[in-house]
Amino acid sequence: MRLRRVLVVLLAAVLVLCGLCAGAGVWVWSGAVLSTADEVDFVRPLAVPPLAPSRLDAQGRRVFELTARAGTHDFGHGQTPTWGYGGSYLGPTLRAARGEQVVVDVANTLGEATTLHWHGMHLPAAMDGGPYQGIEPGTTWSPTWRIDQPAATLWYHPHPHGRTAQHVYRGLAGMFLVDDPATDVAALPHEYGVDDFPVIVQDKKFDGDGGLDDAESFLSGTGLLGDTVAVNGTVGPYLEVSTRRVRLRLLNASNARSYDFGFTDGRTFALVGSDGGLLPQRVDLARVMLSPGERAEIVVTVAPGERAVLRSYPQALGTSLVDRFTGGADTLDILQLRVSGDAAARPEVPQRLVDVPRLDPAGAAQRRTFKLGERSINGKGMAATRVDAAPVLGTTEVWQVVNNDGTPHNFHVHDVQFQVASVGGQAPPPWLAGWKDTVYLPPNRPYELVMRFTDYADPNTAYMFHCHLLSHEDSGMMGQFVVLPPATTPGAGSG
Ligand SMILES: [Cu+2]
Repeated sequence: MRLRRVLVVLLAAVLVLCGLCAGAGVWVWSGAVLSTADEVDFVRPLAVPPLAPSRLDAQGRRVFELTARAGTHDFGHGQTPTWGYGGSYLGPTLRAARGEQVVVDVANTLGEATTLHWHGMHLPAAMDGGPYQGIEPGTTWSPTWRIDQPAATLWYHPHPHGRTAQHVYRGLAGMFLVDDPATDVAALPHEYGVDDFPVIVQDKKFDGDGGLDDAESFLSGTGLLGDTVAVNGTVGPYLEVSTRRVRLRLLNASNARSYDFGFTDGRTFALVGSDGGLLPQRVDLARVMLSPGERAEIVVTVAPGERAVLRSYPQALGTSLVDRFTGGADTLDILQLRVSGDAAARPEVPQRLVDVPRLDPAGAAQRRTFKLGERSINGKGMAATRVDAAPVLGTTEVWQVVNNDGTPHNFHVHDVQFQVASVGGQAPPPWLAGWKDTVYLPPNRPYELVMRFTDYADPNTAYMFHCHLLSHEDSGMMGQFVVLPPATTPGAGSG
């Protein structure tokens, strides 16, 4: 009898435990999906980063000044401690034309070392602002280079190894627009702050004191996923639009979250540019997906007097069931466009935009394979003492990259803009027909990237390639390459 009573009590305890576990499971499962659809009050005017002032020095170089500093910023949670360039959050938009020699005096008034990387820029490795160009507190770093690439929406952000996620999350980022008379298309809206706007999208989380919460999602390994979207630092933003066509330069400057942007009424827009410049032709889409670091230039047609809402929709990150733990199942309201009743006409976006010369994979001097997984590339974590690839100046290479993990990753290469030659063995979709420097990698689908190494050889200074989910990069999912001068025997690196 006594044994039986003990068994009954044990059984009851097991049942209660199972119930608790199931409840917790349901709670975790359903709590993993976030939706702010129709819940964002668009009551704050969108901040538009000012164009950075510049001067020409005695040598005719265009000189900018950026000062990294601490401050506080209003995200609707009181005064949140943040970092910024010049101001307290983000930085001004730098703008320069192809052919110009630029100098940027980057002063660091923070309490720790930082760096400043020019994401998407073709420039010498010593000017790249990667982990080796540290800027100690109280010092100024003054990289200089000649702008020589097509018109594009680039950006800048710190790259100190192991600290990139923190520095970007606190607010260190800004846009760098390149103009190029040969590739600017006059028919596209191009008046900054009038019909042409930067849209820097970031997700944030706040602790009980209104500070930025940097705790990472413990379920997915994706990294930091916030529940609040800030655009150019503005939470709940609306943009007054005074023209019937508007160009939005979308930049995903989030640490880990990918977005699938579209309008709530399902309208299509013209995708006109990707990371490294304009596309050969406009691509009419209802959605455009950006993983961290990627950019898209879109032209949206709007009607006088209307309001249109840009939203991020659930997306197929390719990680199947766990998409819900990677932010892939989330719906987030991003930005409201408020169009004035007397909005001015703007020309139709032309079908053909610019010539994008195709790089021929068959002409590659070298093929390399990079497998991403387990916070490493080809099984190796980032090591300052190891060079993973050494392309020769003036040659073309094909890099086959593949995500061998169950979690989302992407792939960013410094110095060059590449072209996607194939996706899973197939021709790439039209929205990947232009220049890219960062590409999303759904699990187990190989991407072939073609790139050409020109202008800058430096066997002693490395460029980086890495996953741009910032905590992955910080924890070692990064490698380095040097560009060798011609007549050097290739062979270094992992091939
Ligand atoms: Cu990654």
